[in-house]
Amino acid sequence: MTAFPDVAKIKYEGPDSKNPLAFRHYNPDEMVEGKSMRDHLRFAVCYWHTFRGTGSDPFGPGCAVRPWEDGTDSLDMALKRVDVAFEFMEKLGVPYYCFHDRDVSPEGANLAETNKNLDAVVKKLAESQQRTGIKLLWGTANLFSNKRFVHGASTSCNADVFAYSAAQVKKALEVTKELGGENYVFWGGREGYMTIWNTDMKRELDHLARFFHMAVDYKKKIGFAGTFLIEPKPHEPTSHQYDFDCANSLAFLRGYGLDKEFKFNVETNHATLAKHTMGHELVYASANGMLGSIDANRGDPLLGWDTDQFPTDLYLTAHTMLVVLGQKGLGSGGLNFDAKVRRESFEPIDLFHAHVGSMDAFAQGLKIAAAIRKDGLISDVVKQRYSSWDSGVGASIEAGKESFESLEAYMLKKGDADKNVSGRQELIENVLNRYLR
Ligand code: XUL
Ligand code: CO
Repeated sequence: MTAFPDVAKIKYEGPDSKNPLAFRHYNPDEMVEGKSMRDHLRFAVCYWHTFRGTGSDPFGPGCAVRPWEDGTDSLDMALKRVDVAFEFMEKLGVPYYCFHDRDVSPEGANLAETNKNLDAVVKKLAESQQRTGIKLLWGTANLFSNKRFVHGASTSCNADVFAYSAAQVKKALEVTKELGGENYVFWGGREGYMTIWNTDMKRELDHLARFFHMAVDYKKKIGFAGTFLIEPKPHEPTSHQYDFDCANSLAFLRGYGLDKEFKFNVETNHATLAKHTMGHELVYASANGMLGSIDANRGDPLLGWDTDQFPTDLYLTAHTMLVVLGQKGLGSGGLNFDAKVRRESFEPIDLFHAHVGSMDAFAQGLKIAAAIRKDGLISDVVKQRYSSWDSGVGASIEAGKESFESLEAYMLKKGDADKNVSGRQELIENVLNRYLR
């Protein structure tokens, strides 16, 4: 059985190709800065949007045409769906995928049955990985869909829900390890609150930290070598999510002695929901040694919610890859398309158009970023802008040799600060356009 009979393996045909089911820029073996595109980009398909997305929204049920689905959430269907997923990923030529436990296998009547279902699907996932060479970028647990998580998981007011969540994450960690997962992600789900009037925030934050400490202890106990990643998001589903953005999450991790155990999985549409650009979040995380992986997508500037669209904007992909190149790669992380096709794009072929276009946009972004780095025009402007720090009083301040008193003496003698120089924003923006050919 084939789910995508009309699609052959997607090939690289070069920038002049007009074939919509070919790559114009993603050429996996092409070397950029001494590394293959495949290894720079480390693309992953996400199981939840691509294989479980139905196109439902708050105004209507799913309308996606998925001929392989039998309309049930049975274990049998879950097993058949694994074949569809691996056919799709093999044809696309992605090296990785990501999943939540509940994307791949259905919940049973109780925890034991749920775990048994998961084991059955994991067995098939392991065989499929073995057969195709496709690997698991990260696993995670869905601690937000089931009604037991109505008040959150580790921040729930119900201690039993904390216990259930611990058991569920324990299992998810075990299967992620079993499948050779290179990271494990914690996205907050419903860890946050809807009204401050019914919320004991201090207690909830303490519980969240205790949960993370337990996860770290168990990771070490079972010898899971992957990276733990926190995925910040400011709002949705709760009005105030605790892992608000990278700065807030780093402060939380430091406050509870957890910062050495985690990095961040930074998501574009989460950055913009926090009124940041993706560039801000990436640079903030990277500057603090915390950029671990990327959930690649984009929002809609006219809509205030998490639209999770496929990214095609070259300014976005080029800047993202500039940050990634700047820190010499994402390590065990990768670029996961946490993105869904629009409800209006309901045919199976739209899944291919979406991924092919975004993979190409990142491959082109990678080439643009490498070109920007190569001729150094933009970095020269930045370097020049900060040149007052390279010698004289600037270098002395950076070296920790100055104080308020010494700087007062310096400025009393000098009378006033040296003149400022222009920021050259328009020049930089014009230079940038030269690369986006
Ligand atoms: C939700 C979101 C999640 C995480 C994994 O906004 O991005 O799908 O990536 O739980
Ligand atoms: Co995400």
